[in-house]
Amino acid sequence: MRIHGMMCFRQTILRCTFSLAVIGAMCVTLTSASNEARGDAFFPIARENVALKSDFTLDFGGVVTTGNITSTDMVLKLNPEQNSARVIQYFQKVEPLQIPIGPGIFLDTGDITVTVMHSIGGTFDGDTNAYGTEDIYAVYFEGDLSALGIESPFVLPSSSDGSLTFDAKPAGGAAGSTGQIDLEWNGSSKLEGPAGPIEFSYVCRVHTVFSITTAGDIDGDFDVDEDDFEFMQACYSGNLSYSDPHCELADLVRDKKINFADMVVFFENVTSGE
Ligand SMILES: [Ca+2]
Ligand SMILES: [Ca+2]
Repeated sequence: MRIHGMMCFRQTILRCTFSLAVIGAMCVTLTSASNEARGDAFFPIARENVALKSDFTLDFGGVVTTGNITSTDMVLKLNPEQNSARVIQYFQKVEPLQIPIGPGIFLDTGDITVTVMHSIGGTFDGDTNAYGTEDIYAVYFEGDLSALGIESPFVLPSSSDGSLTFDAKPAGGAAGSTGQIDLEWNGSSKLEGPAGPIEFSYVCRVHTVFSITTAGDIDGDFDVDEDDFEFMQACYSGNLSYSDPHCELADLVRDKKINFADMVVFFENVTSGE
């Protein structure tokens, strides 16, 4: 499958190279426009910082339960020109929590998966590299929590606050930047327990390391190759707007569609070799 994928990838490069020769002038126009568009926003691709402890805590009016976060994969869209921030992608694994349902009685959640269903967005300060967003999180429990009326996904509206620390130059969103993002999101909600509503608050403290790579490096591993191309293909929408919010990563010229113009930028950035 991989060999077949690579052959298709190379054939597509050849076709695109030919197309580029035919429509060279058009490509130049598209490229300069795309570079301007990308200059406004940057996309840190973040993963769990294993050197620091990240955790998810539920507080039932003083009865506190905490689970370790074992992995985080997150992509942000930060725009210092517009002072805007948004979560593009969020996928997190948390170890089981014990939810108190009576004196000394706990319900095991099983393994927990957290994603962002919808990021309403918020602000980014390009001077301090701090951001804040409002997001709707979806929480999936492996365990049976029907005794609490919980079905997966359980929806948690939350406020996030985070900050970026750049390792070194180049900073400020330039390709090649790396650093850390430390964030916290929190909120409050209630469950329908056997003896009535159970109010609780939640806090998720997350430490990640991030990289900012070139346009087309969708998975953030510092190359632009067939893995990234598969994502571009899956998001291809022609003249229609894409519906999956994750596809914003493939929208390299930022026009809400994934089409030829994005492929042109992609193939300009393809990394040679494996
Ligand atoms: Ca890549
Ligand atoms: Ca596009």
